[in-house]
Parts: sequence; C-alpha cells; structure tokens
Amino acid sequence: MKIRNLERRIVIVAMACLLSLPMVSQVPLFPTPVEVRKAEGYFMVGRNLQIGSNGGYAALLAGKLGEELKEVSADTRASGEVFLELNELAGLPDEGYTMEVTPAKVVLKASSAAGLFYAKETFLQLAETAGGKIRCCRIEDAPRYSWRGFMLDESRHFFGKEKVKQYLDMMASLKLNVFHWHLTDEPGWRIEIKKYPKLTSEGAVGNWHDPKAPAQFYTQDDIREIVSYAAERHIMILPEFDMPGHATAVCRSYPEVSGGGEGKWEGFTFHPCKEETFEFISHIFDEIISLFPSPYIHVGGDEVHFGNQSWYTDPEIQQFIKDKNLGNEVGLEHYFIRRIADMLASKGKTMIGWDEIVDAGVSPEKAVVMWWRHDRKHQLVKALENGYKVIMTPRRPLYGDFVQYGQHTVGRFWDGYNPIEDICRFPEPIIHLAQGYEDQLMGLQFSMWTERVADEKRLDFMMFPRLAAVAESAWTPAKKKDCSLFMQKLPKFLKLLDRLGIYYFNPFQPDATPEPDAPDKDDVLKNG
Ligand code: TNX
Repeated sequence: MKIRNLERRIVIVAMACLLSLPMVSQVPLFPTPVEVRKAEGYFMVGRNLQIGSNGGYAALLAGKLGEELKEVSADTRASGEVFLELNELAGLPDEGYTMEVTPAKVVLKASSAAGLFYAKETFLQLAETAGGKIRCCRIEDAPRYSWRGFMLDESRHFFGKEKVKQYLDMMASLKLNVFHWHLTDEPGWRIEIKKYPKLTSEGAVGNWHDPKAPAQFYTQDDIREIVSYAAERHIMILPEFDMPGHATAVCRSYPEVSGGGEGKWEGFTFHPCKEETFEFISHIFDEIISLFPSPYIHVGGDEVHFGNQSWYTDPEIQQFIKDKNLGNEVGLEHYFIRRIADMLASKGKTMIGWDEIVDAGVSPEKAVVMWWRHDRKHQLVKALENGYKVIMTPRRPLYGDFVQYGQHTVGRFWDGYNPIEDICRFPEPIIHLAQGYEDQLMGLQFSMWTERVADEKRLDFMMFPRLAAVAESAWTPAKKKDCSLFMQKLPKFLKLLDRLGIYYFNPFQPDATPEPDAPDKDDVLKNG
C-alpha cells in the first residue's frame, strides 16, 4: 500500500515536472531570454495604457502597440502602466535588461540604451504573441554574443531599400545587431561613389541571371537613410567592398585597375601591385567611411585563386614578386591584404576579412576574421591561436543559400544542408575548438548569398523561419538553450510571419510551403 502511494506520488511529481518545464521555458519569445520567472495573474494591454520613460522609446512603443495590437484582441477597458527605466547605476550588462510584469504595471529596466530598446522589443513580442494578455513574470536577459549578424549579398541580386528596411525591423525584433552588407562582387557594384561614377553607371548593370539588367544600386542618400534607420534599431551596418578577388564589376567599369583573369574569370581581381590600384581603393574607402560609422570595414579577401591566372604570366607582376621578395602569387595576395589592413588602420578603421586572411600575416590589432569554410576547422583554430577575434559564419549551418529541406531543388548542399535545428544547435558542435579562446569569439552570423535567390519571395523563403534560430544561437546562452523547446514554440513565430505577410518554409509541413519559382529549375550546387 505504502509503495503504491509512493509510486503515485512519483508519477504526480513527474507529471508536474513535465507540465511545468515547458511552461517555464516556453515563454513565446524569440530569442529565448536567459531567465523567466512566471507569477500569478495577467497584465492587460488596453487602449488606455499609460507609457512612460526616462530613457526614450515611449512614443515608439506606443506607436508600435497601436499598429500591431489592432490585429490582436487588445482589451478596451484595461488601463495599466508601462515604464521604461534607463538606470546606469543598476549595473545591468550591456544590451541586457529586466522586465517585471505585475497586473497593474510593467517595468522595463536597462543600464544602456540598447538594453532598453531590447526590453521594449521583448514587451512588444509578448504583447503580440499573447494577444495583449501578458502573463505576470520577471525576465532577466542579456546576450551570449556581442556580434549577432546577418549578411545580405545584393551584388548577385538586388533587393532594394524597402526590403532591407523590412529585414532591419525583423532583425531588431530578434535582437540581431549587425547587418553585413555585401555590396560588391562579380555581377554588380551597388553603391554610389561620387569620384568614380562608372562604378554605378556601368558596374551596377546586370545581375547573376541577366548581365543586361538595368543598373540597380544605392545612392549615397539611400545609404545614409538606411544607416540611420538601422542605428535607430541598434543595428550596426558593416559594408563590404570585396577585394582583391570578386572585383569583376569594378574591373569592368575601370579596366585600368584590373588584374587580368581568364574566360569567365576575366577581370575577377584588382591589379595587385599598381600604385594606381591602391589610390583607387583608398579614394573609395574615403567615401565608404564617410557613409558608415561602423569601426569595421569588410574587404573580402576570399577565393582570389579563382581568377588570378594573369598574375602568373604578367611580367610586371612577376617582377614585383621578385623585387619585394614575396615568393609567389600567394605571397603577393598576402602583401595586398597587409597593405589594405594598414591603409584602413591609417584611416582609423579595423579590417574584417574572410578566413583566407589568417595566412596573410596581418597584425591581429588590425584585423578581425570571419570563419566561413566549415570544412577547414583548422582555419578557425589558427585564427584564434594567432590572436584574431573571430566571427563565425561557417557554410554549414550558417549559409542561407543552402537548402533547409532535403527535397528542395534550388540551392546548395555540402554533405548535407542547413535545417533550422542545426542552426539552433550551433555553435555547440564545434565550440570545443575555441576552448580557452572564448574571449576572442565575437559571435556569429547568418550569411545569405544570392546567386540562387533572384527575388523577394525566394529570399523570404530562404530566410524564414531560420533567422529566428540564428537569434537563438547568437543570443541565448548554451545552458539555457533547448532546441526541442525552441521547435515547440516555433509555430508562434510562424504566426507572426503570417501576420506580416512573409512567405516562409514551414518545417512542420514541408509540402504545404512549396519552393517559390526560380529562374533556373534544379539549380543545385553540391560540395563546391
Ligand atoms: C563562397 S563565402 C563565397 C561567395 C559565394 C558563396 C556561395 C565567401 C567568402 N565566398 O562568393 O556567394 O560561397 O555560397
């Protein structure tokens, strides 16, 4: 009899645990906060809501609530208060915040403007996902990584200002804080440079699928508008000017700085040793720097070997390698990168480059590395051992042009593909490689290359809902991250996407959300 009672008690306790676990952790927030303690009762978001602040964002919050709660059932009578409190003395971590919800009042507190901004985003998401009826709770939250990025390639295909702003809004809601803007590459140059007008009159013509597509690019006014739109959302924009390779659009417009190349790689690189090349690049940097307040400029540095055939035969280049004692063409590539790092340092900026730059011998004071070649884990380790700060964006699982479902027919594969669960789990499977170097890991980013993404519908489809998992892996600390719970609450995020009219892949019903049409059917790239 006693044993029976004990058994029953164990069953009851076990059931209570099972029931309460998801209740505690499944607060409908993306990304999952560090700590949520639920309490009794609800705060109702009503029409008579009072919003106060000593640190801004009250009007913004009121506006957003007005807009977004039109769609959900906001109680018309309730009249609580929300207060946004900026308190430097509270000693909350940078970008961190607390949120205390009681039936009569919500207090959002932070010690930094960014923290207060994120507290507001949390409140908004809760109000939205809970239909204006917010469960009483206390949230303590702060990010795992300071670099929570998203990269968009607008050279291969151009999407324009409105799309970028929509994504900046999504990033803000997900607490992502770096927009890496890949503005130059083979098919098109996408940023107005006053000193070199042909960069856009000629270089902006064409895209990956159509070399004659009318010129598409951002004017300097557009750039300023987007930079300030991002700054209002605590998002830094990192511009990328890819060199010495992936420079085809530049070399088409200004052949005097071209480094040759063959066949489809004609004009792929800058001329690596003409003084004129460095002056040209320096002038472009000056305009880029005047537009982007970011302390970093991304200079690419990837895949130079694709199109540097002429470096091996051009007598001037060969002589330069000898005179400077650079050894060979790879040594020349490294010389180029070191010069660019010095040039940027002299202009007060830090260079960021793809992981090829680890071999160039740049001082770690002057460069940050983006690790992308998932199949070269030693390059991540080497970057860390050599003292570089690193941002992780390995192709698997953080490239958005990889498919997210085995049956998809347009996109990349490489011994598998990038389902949302793999993104959520990152970086745990590789984090042991960084053991002892955690301080050098700035964070991670999702990189959306667009050779196979020709329009907005496909772009949305490749982005969502995976971007929510990117936020989860960049924000939520490992010990608080639970990817099966994340998947359980994901339908709430899909509902938000529905409300915003964003087309997405539904991992729960893969066949209900078919792949959008693409210019090239079955455009699959495998392992290369
Ligand atoms: C490699 S990532 C590239 C890009 C391509 C991408 C496609 C990197 C540094 N270079 O130029 O768009 O693969 O996945």
